[in-house]
Amino acid sequence: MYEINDWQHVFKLDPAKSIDDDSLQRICESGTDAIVIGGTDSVTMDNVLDLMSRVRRYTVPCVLEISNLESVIPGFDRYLVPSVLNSPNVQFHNGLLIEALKEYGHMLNFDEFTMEGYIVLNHDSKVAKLTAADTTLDKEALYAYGQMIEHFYRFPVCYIEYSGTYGDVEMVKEVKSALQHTRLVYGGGIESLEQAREMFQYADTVVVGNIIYRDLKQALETVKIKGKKG
Ligand code: 1GP
Repeated sequence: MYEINDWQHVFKLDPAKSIDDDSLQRICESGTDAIVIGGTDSVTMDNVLDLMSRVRRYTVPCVLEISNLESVIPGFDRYLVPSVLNSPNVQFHNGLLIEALKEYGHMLNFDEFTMEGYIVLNHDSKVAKLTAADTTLDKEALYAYGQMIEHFYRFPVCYIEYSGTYGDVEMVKEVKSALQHTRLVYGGGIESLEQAREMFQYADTVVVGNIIYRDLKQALETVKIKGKKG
């Protein structure tokens, strides 16, 4: 199966938001590399199960980005485990993980899980508020985070999260310069193919979320970044 190291473009669907069947079909058949199901609040077992079963009508890989324990259900192709490293609260580094392991550690297939070293940079986003992330990082700090994620934690993914706002491409470029093996994922505020292309210059994977619910046509356009990077 297509694996995370091949993903150039993914759509992120929020299980707390509604999407009609026709729009979902167009997203799933758009040629995107994967559908990520994830959100910050109101993520429940019911809405995750409902969305997963609807996405499962299509062949596109479907992965869950874990936001709380209650909504983790079997049946996904992969599970992404975010660790918000610029949060001062250790709960958001590994708290959820410890709880998960205490409860389910005996029955997990660890190969199905991918750790994501998250750096949250939009001060106004829900995730920044929830985690109290330090969104004031300068380029030097960002570079150091990149080194930490790749060389010390050895996470396979570094996720630059600007959720809700379009980020600073210079910051994304800076993190990229610290990474050789770790995959750089960018998400936040992408509303056009041009923006997706700009971030894709440095990011290995571009995540498109909110615009799906506001302007489906523009969202679908962003898939065109896929192909040979030049
Ligand atoms: C959110 O990074 C993703 O976790 C995508 O962000 O919803 O702003 O596109 P947007």
